[in-house]
Amino acid sequence: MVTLQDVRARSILDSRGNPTVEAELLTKNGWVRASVPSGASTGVHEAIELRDNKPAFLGKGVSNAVKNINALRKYLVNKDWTQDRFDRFLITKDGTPNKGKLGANALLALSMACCKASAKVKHLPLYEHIANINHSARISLPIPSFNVINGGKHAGNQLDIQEYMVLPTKARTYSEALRIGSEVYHLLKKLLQNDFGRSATNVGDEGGFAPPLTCYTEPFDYIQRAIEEAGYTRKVKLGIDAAASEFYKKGTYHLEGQQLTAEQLLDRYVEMAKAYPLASIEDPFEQEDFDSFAALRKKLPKTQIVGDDLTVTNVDRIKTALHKNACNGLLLKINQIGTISEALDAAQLVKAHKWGVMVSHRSGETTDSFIADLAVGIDAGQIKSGAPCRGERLAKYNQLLRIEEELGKKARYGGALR
Ligand code: 2PG
Ligand code: MG
Repeated sequence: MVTLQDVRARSILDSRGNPTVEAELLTKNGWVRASVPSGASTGVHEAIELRDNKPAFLGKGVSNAVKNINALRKYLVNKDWTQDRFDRFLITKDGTPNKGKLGANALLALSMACCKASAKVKHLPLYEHIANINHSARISLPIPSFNVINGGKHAGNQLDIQEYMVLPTKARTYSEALRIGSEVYHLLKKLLQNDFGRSATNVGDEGGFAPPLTCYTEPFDYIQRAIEEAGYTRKVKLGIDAAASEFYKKGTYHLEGQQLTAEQLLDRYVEMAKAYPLASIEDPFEQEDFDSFAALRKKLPKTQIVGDDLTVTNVDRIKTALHKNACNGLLLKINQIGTISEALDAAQLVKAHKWGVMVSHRSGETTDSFIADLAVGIDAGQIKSGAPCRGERLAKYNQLLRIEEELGKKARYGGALR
């Protein structure tokens, strides 16, 4: 239980230079602060991020979301809140199915701040408080998915697949995983610069390189070479986020200038999984096509098939995916649903069905490291926070180092993919 003494909010800029919401809550132990991220390749079923659509900030202002928080102040102060009651109150006040009235960005900033406020008054680390409210049986340090090559909407190159990721599944500890990610990243940089010059290692929104590659398998070859050179072949697997809704147009998938049916695209994934140590495939098909996800699950039973735009951290969409056996992994993005309680519900539901859980950042981020503590507290087992580069990405990866240090011998590393 936490008693709030004051509430305030403001608009700040995210890592892409767009406005986003920051909220602050005052407790008897002082202020806490939380800020929300923002996606670029957003799913159509995500909760609504309220934007002003006025000339300021080219339509992307969030002054209405900030006003909505300030208007809630009178209901929130001088009351005792649990996370569950706080979030239910916000959901009721909004009253829409997609949080379109007050804005999921307004609600999430408050919900995250409430979680931090409760941890603060209890003098608990945030991950431990989250573990308590989630009734977690255990906590763990997640396997990081380092997005080292960016394409799709996050980069100015020709690659259709959005993210090529390095997963140190067989590292012994989280800190070793971070070291592996960093070394592979820098060796990859050298390889790309040797072949394409320095401009090839300009980075995309998530800190990965955006080289002028066109063939969707080429990034795997470069990453594999970097992993080999670093000497980590046996410790590392690969992952992708196809973000296929972004290259799905009028019924076909536009890959490398070709138009593919879902069946043809499925064959490409199967070939990829044969040729490379591909452990995880996110959003292989567009966001309505549960059946093609399910077909891929059958073809690649050992690969993690992750729902992101498909499932949008929404229990109803996840239930459909469960029913159709469309996934065995959930991308958990707190701003897709808008409150911490609902995100915890989503994680609990899929864990009960033995899915993997990958807690995720957004391509537009702030330096708030909330999701690092979240991943530990719910024993997610996996996190993706971009490349091991750029402050807003490292805010999460470095927070995990601190948690590992604090846990000492109790620090357990890894989840489903180990
Ligand atoms: C994704 C995310 C994060 P965005 O598709 O998984 O990597 O991108 O935040 O742009 O939706
Ligand atoms: Mg995704």
